[in-house]
Formats: sequence, structure tokens, C-alpha cells
Amino acid sequence: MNIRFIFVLLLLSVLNFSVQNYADELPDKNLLRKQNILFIAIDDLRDWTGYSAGHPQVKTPSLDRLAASGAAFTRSYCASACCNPSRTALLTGLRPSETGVYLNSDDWRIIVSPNVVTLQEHFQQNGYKTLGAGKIYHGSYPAKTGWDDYLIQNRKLFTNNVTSTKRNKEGDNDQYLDGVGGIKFQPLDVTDEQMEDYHIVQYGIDELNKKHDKPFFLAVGLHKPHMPWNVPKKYYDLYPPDNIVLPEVFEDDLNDLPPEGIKFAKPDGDHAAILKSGRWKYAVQGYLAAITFCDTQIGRLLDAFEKSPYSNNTIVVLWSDHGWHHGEKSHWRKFAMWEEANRAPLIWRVPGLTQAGTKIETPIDLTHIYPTLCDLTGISKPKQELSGKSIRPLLEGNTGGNTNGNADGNINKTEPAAVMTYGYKNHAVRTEQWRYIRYENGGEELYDESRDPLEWTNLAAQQEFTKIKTDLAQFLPQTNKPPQPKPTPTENKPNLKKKQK
Ligand SMILES: [Ca+2]
Repeated sequence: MNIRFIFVLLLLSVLNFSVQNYADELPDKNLLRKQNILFIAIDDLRDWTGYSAGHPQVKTPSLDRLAASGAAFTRSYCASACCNPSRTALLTGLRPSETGVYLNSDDWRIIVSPNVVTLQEHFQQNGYKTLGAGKIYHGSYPAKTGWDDYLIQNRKLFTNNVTSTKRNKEGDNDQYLDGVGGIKFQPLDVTDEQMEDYHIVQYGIDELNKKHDKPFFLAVGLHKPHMPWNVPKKYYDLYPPDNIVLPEVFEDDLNDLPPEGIKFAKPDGDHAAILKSGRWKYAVQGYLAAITFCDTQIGRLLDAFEKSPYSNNTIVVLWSDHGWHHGEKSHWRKFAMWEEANRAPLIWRVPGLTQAGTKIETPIDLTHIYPTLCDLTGISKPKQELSGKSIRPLLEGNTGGNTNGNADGNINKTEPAAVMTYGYKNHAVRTEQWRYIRYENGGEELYDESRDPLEWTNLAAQQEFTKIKTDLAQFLPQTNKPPQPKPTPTENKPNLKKKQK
């Protein structure tokens, strides 16, 4: 047997070993380094999931399955209750008050300093293959850099984006036609395959069925349950409208709010229209149906993931960009500072680290995802100073016995707190016991979540809570970057600043 033949044999076995390596090596602590990442984004899903018991009727078997196999946060909050600033904060690791990206009309690609390295860019620069599909950044401002591959879809092809043209007329008995005002919902006579999210998930499945010769960062971003809640009828049928449980709403809830709070609530907008239409339960049915459609697609992805060679060396992180109101505070949608608009699902499954079925009560916000992924994969942090910090200790199970408002009632700075901002200088802080809101013009709200989880009683004006407010105010962002002046029509051409390598 000649030398060359032995040499070729040797070479092949080394090659075979290295390609295999990324698929099925059982991890131990050191192997956490460079694990793959499955990054699942959901649009507009509030905390209505089975595992969080957010709504008594919601069906989310796939999210519940993921939560049961990993660690789910029960007090996870967006950095901003609005798509674009929330996602920009998560994917740059910088709060809105740091970047100046506050609204959906703020093009982060222009506003955020070109020195800032986004999450996918950072992982690409650290040897990862970065793959993406669907909604990761806000739809209007997709990231142009940092992706090795990204699924291109013509959204117009999919019916689920098209709201019906026929308008509802007074006295019409079609409870669905076109929804109510801007609240869009309608059961569709289509199959899942005709839905956009089905194909976004299929991209993820196809990538999980491929061999990858280097670690991958696979981002899968679903559009539902963002409006319109136009999903196949079979999901509506799961929720007979007559049994729908509506959110608990306190009629005089706005009476103790500062003017800014009432401005954010917009009681004469969607809520007035919904009440007038008498179709509140159909709207809630539509949202529940959209949630279960979304959950079913995530179930397909998890099935493929668990069957794939990557199931035990891949970090799974699932998040929603913010919550939603369905009448609480006479408010609908997001765009507010209260619990319903800001609380959003966050689930981690980290092989070798998270314990199956862990529930983490510690309040955090989504700016912690970027530094945590760096920490877990052993890659250095990017050059920008990240607003959040790694939550590995929490994922490891030591929630560090944070006593909220310890014995002497003081709230110290080390207390874990989630911070959220909607619009310039409108901030809220959420600790385990308190939500403190301070609006740009100084208006305040304070809620004791342990006694008043529906935030019906604003304590801010009561003298005895002054100290608590002062303590909580220490968590408020100290710097508030002014919002970008809106470009006049002529200057509308965004010149995407070149990224300095
Ligand atoms: Ca959203």
C-alpha cells in the first residue's frame, strides 16, 4: 500500500472530522464558545402565551415547549414599545436615549453612528456565517451589511398583508370585514403555505438541514401577530367569539393620570371605535388567532431544529419586540409606557447552561441580549459601549435573591431593573415591585406591581412615595440624545453612512 494512498486516507479522515465537528459535538462549558445561534424574532407579541398565562385562552404549544426546555423570563421588557426603536436598541445594544432612534420614522442607518457594530455584523466579523429571513430590523430600514445570506421576499405576493378592500358599513353583520378602524383583523380562506411567515420559517428549516462548516447566526423573523391579523380561518375557529375573555379594564383608570399619560392612551381613538363597533371580542379573537398561527410556524422551526445535528450546540433565543394593549387604559397598540405595551416574551435555551423549565422573575430589558450572546459564545464585545450587560448568571440559575425595596425600603442601584423609553425623554423603570414612569414634561406615574399588577392606581402624587420615586429615578437614562430633526422633503434621500471597517 503506497505512501500516497495512506496520505490521502489520512487527509480525508481529518477533513471529515472537522466538517462534522460543528454539527454534533456534545458541548461542555468550554464548548459554549462559538456555539451556533438560532435567533427567533416575533413581531408585536405581548405576554399572551400559555407558559406566562398572559391570557386564559391563548394556545401556544410551541412557545410553551421551548419555554419548558429552556429558561423563560416572566418580566422581560422591550427597550421601547415601538418596532424600530426596540429592534435598533436590541441589535445595536444601545438604548434609544443613546442613539437618538425613538420612533418608526427614525432611519437608524442614518442616525446611528457608523462606528456602531450591529449584532449580525459583529458575529460575522467574529467568524460566524450570518443568515437571515423575515423581519429582524424594522421593515422600512433593513440592514444592508453583516449578512452572508438573507431571504428576499416580495411581500406583496402574500395575502396576509392585504387587508380587504370592502369596508364595513354601519349595521353590517359581518363581524370581521376589514376590522375596526385601524385595528385590522380578518379570517382568510388560505392555507399556511400561502402565508409569508410559512416561507420565512422554511428558510430557517432549510438552513438547519444544511451542513455548515463554521458556526452560524441564523435569524428568523416572523411578522405575525403584527397587524393585520389576517390568518387562515382555522386559527379563528380555535377561539369562538362568544367565549372570548376580554382584558380587565377599569373604567376610571385614566382619572389619576398626568396629561401626558392620557395623551399616550388616546382613549378617543381605537378604543372608542372598538366600543362603538361592539366588536371588541372579535378583535381579541383575531389577535389570538394570529398568535396561534405564529406559534404553529415556530413549531415547524423547532421540530426541524430538534431533528437537526445542531440541537445541542446551538443557543436559541426567542424574543418579541414589544407588547400590545387591547383596551387596557382605553388604549390599543403599543406606543405607551405601561406594562401591556412593554412586556414581551423572552426565552433562552443554552445547551450546558439553562435548566429545562426555568422561570426567571428578574426584570430585564432586551438590551441585555447583545452582551449576553457575546459572553455565551466567548467573543469580545463590540467597540461601542453596550447599554446592557450579560445575563449569564441569571441563565445559570442564580437570580441573586434580589429583594425589591429591601428591609429599609431603599432601592439600591444594583437592583435589577428594566428600562424603557418611548419618544424623547419619556422613560419607565420596572423593578420587581415598581413601575415608575416619567414623561418628558415631568408628568409621573408610579405603580406598586405587587399590589396593583393592572396598574390602576397611580401613586406618584402621594407624599409617602417620594423616596421610592427618587430611588427609582436613579435608573433613568442620564443622557438623552436629541431626536433627529425630520429631513425636509428635498433632503429625504438617506445617504447611508459608509461603515468604517
Ligand atoms: Ca413590532
